[in-house]
Amino acid sequence: MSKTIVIGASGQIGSDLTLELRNRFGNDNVIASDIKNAADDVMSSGPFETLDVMDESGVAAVFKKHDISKVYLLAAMLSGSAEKNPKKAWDLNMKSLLSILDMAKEGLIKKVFWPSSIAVFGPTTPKQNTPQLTIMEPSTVYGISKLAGERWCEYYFNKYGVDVRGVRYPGLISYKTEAGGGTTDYAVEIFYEAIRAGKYECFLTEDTLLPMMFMPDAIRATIDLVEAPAEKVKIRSSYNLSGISFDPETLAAEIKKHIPDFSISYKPDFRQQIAESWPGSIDDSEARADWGWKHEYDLAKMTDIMLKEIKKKLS
Ligand code: AKB
Repeated sequence: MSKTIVIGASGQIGSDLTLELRNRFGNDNVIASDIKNAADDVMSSGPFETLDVMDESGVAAVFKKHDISKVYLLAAMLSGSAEKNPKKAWDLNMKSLLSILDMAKEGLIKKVFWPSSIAVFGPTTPKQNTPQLTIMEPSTVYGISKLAGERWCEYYFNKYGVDVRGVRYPGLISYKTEAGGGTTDYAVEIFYEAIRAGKYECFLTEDTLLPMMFMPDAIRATIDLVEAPAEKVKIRSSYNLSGISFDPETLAAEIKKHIPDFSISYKPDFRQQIAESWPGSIDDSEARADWGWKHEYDLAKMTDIMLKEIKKKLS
């Protein structure tokens, strides 16, 4: 069986993705890697390599050691952190992608998954039901790096036949590993604070509508796309992907159904401007038509599971 590596296995997506890949393909066939240790269940369920994605020869050595064929490259700096450190974010987000694409071009690995984001869109993009092909003028360094990355992916596919696939993730919501450095992170923090303190101060305004998705849907989309027959993958830059769209006020109202005393207040910070430059909802009809994508979780179902699981975790 061909081996897979998840680079960035300690992160929000990486931890859930590693466990699901191990579940499907066998623990020993999925190598987790990150610059820092991952969650206990990731560390204990299969092989782990400490790896700095910027260390090209170190990465190549790990690929050779484990005879890796599929790479999920998740190491990245997200929108909020990237605005504080633009050059570092550009370096990390771009150099890591280009070095992995080169290794695929040289035949060291066979398949690459690289995540893009709704951050590729900008203030001039149509806000509702944003199409796959549209105006893209991102105003954040994170968005600029994701848009450039998309172009590189398509280029490597067209020019060198590299089998690279990607999706434009919306804000992702999960209970296993907390998000870090993103603009959509409020939608995870709010659950922890609702349980811990019964209240939450949100860094976005109440009516900031953003596209979001529950992690199990995002993981299924990711693996389905990577496992889809090549002829079904018609877009090699990155697919639009949509789950649920809501604003902080709507999410707070849903949480209140479970915790009636929960209260929310609003103190927008620099991330408000980032959020306002992004779409409110996404048209993902290409993903649905090409490889059969369909989301499962709505706001009510997700909220119920988030509260139950975080309560268990904190108790
Ligand atoms: C962020 O908020 O930066 C990320 C994203 C939408 O890509 N969650």
